[in-house]
Amino acid sequence: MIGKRVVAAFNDQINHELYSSYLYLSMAAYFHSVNLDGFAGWMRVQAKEEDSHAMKFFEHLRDRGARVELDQIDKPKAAWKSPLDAFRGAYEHEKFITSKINGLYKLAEKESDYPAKVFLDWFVKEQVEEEATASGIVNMLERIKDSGNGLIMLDRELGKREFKA
Ligand code: OFO
Repeated sequence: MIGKRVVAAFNDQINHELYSSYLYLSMAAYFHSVNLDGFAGWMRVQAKEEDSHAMKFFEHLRDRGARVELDQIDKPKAAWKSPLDAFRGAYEHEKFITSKINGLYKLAEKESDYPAKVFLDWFVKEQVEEEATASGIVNMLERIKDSGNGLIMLDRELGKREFKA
């Protein structure tokens, strides 16, 4: 039996994941507006991944007979000063999501909700990857600085990313 507090916290997490998707889609739109279509493609894949994260929580609640209740999604930021500024934003956002996942894990432990803990294990690992990827791109962009060539090369590289369900 899933407790009320876990249900409410998982419903909140659906909102955080959908907001993440919306934020990265907004970053994709920004990258298209500055003709960095590879960066935009990377962000579009990221937006789809976040959507699939929201659906994992949705399915978990459904599988356990709990009610999914969707809330309003906040308006994301629409403009950034540079690609570096956008990726720094993405990295900060992932750290925030990690804190949310850790909070859910603590709650599941407190409530002795073992199915929730096992479910959250995937997200704990995923956040290590998410932070490492975002911080890796921040590092590359810091090294590239104002080099147009460097940016074009990275744009090409990031544009190769594909969505894997
Ligand atoms: Fe970017 O992470 Fe979802 O959970």
